[in-house]
Amino acid sequence: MDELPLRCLLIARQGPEDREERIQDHLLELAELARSCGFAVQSRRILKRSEIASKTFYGSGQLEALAAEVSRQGVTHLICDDELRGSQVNAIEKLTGLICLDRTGLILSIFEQRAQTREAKAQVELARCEYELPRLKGAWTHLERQGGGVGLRGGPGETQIEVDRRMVRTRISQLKRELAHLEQVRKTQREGRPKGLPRVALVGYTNAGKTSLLKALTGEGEPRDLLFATLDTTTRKAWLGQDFNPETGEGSLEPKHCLVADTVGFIRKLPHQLVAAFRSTLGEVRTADALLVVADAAHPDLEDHLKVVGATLREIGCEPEGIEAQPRLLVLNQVDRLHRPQKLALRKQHPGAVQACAIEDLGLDEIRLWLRGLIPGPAKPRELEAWELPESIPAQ
Ligand SMILES: Nc1nc2c(ncn2[C@@H]2O[C@H](COP(=O)(O)OP(=O)(O)OP(=O)(O)O)[C@@H](O)[C@H]2O)c(=O)[nH]1
Ligand SMILES: [Mg+2]
Repeated sequence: MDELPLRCLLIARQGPEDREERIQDHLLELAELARSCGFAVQSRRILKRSEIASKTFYGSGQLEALAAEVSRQGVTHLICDDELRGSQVNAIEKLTGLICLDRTGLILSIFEQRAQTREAKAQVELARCEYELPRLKGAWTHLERQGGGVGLRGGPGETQIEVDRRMVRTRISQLKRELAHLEQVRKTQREGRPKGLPRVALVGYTNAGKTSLLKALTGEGEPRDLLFATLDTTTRKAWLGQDFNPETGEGSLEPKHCLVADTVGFIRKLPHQLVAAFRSTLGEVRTADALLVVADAAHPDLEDHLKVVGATLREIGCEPEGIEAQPRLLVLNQVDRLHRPQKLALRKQHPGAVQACAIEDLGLDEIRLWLRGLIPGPAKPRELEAWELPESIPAQ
């Protein structure tokens, strides 16, 4: 019999500068994250507070009232959209009797559930250690047991928390060494791939349809309606058709191909520990010959999503302009969920983009044509859009 999902309450702070609509959108996304982590969302609340309470972030009065209300409904977890300090999480747990997770902790839990390969597991564990290090409260007894317990304490006067920190730091060094080795293996694999085939990376906000597009282009991939369904990079060969005109006899009958790499999705406030830990996976994006930036065109926050993608790409070293810049094609996916006037408005807003539907084979010929243009040599110069440029970092 399946276990019943854990029930959770979602909360977010609304400061005097924050628009309520925006915080509601953030809570909706948090609900999707919670669902992707296996929680059942009981309710969502916005807590209006002009100042952050240093001890409990949201203030003890509001938290106590909420806890009393939801404990009768079987809620066991409190998930907060804001990034909290370790001491704040502890204080909230003590006050409410609920298990408290912040946004970063929730995203880390999803990544932990999804990690399959040795590399993904090591990357996620590294991010977890970096996240926990400043939050230690002397309770890492499981690590102590693993290490044998006896003789772990350093010299006289080293407190339990210092021992814990030392153990986590040692683990971080081990993981970094392991990942450096795996990155080298990945580099060798890349160098061993057939020359002359351009390598294209699918990038974009999580759940936009990257894996669906991989499937449409290459026949492989397992799309799922979950945030962060894909953690591991998968590279497959795509057939791009021929550039042959039977009427004029121009072009070549030889079919063209490229390699398409599916990658981990981005999200607003993607924990920096994860971006750093996923350096080698994201290296597939950085070293690709071109990028297909996939977006869910039917999402109400499309423009915000694009800004997050633009900012994250810059964070991992993919600049939109300059000699190192990779050719990019914006794929506005899921247009089957839009009406004609919405599609026309999008055409105006993003004239260089391809409007596509990965599950109904729409826009794919246009994408293949663009990809064929990559062979041989670099793509032509193009107009940049606002979301790609530095000043487009969204207000959080
Ligand atoms: N209606 C519609 N749904 C789509 C389309 N493309 C993808 N989807 C659905 O959107 C959901 C997410 O698709 P994925 O391809 O897994 O998205 P992703 O970008 O790989 O997501 P992550 O790996 O989780 O970051 C799935 O339920 C797909 O069936 C589309 O063009 N139209
Ligand atoms: Mg995917």
